[in-house]
Amino acid sequence: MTGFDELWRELLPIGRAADTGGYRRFSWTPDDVSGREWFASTAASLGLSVEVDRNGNQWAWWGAPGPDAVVTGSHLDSVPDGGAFDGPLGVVSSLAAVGALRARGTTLSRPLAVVNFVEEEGARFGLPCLGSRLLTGAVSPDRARELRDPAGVTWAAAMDAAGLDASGIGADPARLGLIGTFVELHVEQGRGLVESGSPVGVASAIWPHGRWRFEFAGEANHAGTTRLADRRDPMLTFASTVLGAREQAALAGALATFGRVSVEPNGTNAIASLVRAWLDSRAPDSASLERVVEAVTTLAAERGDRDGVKVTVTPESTTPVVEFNADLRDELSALVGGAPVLPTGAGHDAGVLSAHVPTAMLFVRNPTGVSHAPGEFATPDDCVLGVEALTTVLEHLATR
Ligand code: HGY
Ligand code: MN
Ligand code: MN
Ligand code: MN
Repeated sequence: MTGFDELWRELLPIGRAADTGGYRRFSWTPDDVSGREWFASTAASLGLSVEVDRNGNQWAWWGAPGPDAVVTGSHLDSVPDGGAFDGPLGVVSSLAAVGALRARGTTLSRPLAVVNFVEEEGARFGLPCLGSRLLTGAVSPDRARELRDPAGVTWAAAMDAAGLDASGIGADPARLGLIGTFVELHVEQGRGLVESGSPVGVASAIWPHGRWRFEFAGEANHAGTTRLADRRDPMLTFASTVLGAREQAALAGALATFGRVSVEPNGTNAIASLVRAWLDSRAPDSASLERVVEAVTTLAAERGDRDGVKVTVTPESTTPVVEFNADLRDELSALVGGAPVLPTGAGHDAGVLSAHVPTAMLFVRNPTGVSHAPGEFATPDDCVLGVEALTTVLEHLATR
């Protein structure tokens, strides 16, 4: 029986950058394809039948795909220089839990599947949870076909290049209808479990989350001959907006982060003509999230007027608060020794599915609390306790 440690050691090197130790496992790139091949071969070795749905999500079935299935899993893609655990811990733990159930001869009363959702981070194409949102219809195929990576490669072209047929992407109600319950195990992205002293927790909610594309258009000019008063420097407006976003988030008890920044022409002795950046904001409720983004948009425009810089803001995606199914939440908490129940600000495929099927999340303690960075961690003992908790939950749900 392939335990967690062996599976973890197999997956760990795939997509890890030698220089930073972070991960660059972006959808449809060779590292992602290697991760998908590992998933398929491991699932097959566990006796599961593996298929890929019209959106590229991988499904490994114990028993024929059928109604009221218990589905578990997560994602294998990462953010740029992300940690080892965000996503993979859920996938590996799911396969290890299935391996444990099969080793003890468990007989299921309904199908059980492990899923690997594509493009959960949105790190290559910008839209998070793309695989689960296409499955549920939360994102249309037309919207997905518009997406391009920083090199201009479209979602469909990248999917085709990875050997998959992108012609049929879109909602898959028949497949969604098979799911009776979805459970995602995930490394905690924070220190809540450290503070409560528990190795495993159960998610109560996911904060509302939004992403907006900001564009600051100024005027390129000579860094050594253009007087300050004559400049239309987008870097100035951008910098002021970043500082203002931090202030607005603090006022609203929310979070705001600018990333994915590009500067043109990005010379050493030329004033930039254009700055593009993405704002990621999260808040305890949608009203606060709206307040932050409206305030940041306003201050960016006002500062742009002062600097002679045109500011354009384009909404990319927003997700409302996710309150996980309270009965399932409490059932799992009791099943796992009264595990603490806690919210998260991190988005997950479980958040997308929770609008359609009873969904729960298990968190595994992260001593550093760090995530989306190489410092992300969970101890081997806690990982095994997470697998044991997931095994208990899956056995309960799939045999009752
Ligand atoms: O961005 C998020 O919150 C998630 O980790 N994808
Ligand atoms: Mn993540
Ligand atoms: Mn994740
Ligand atoms: Mn996720």
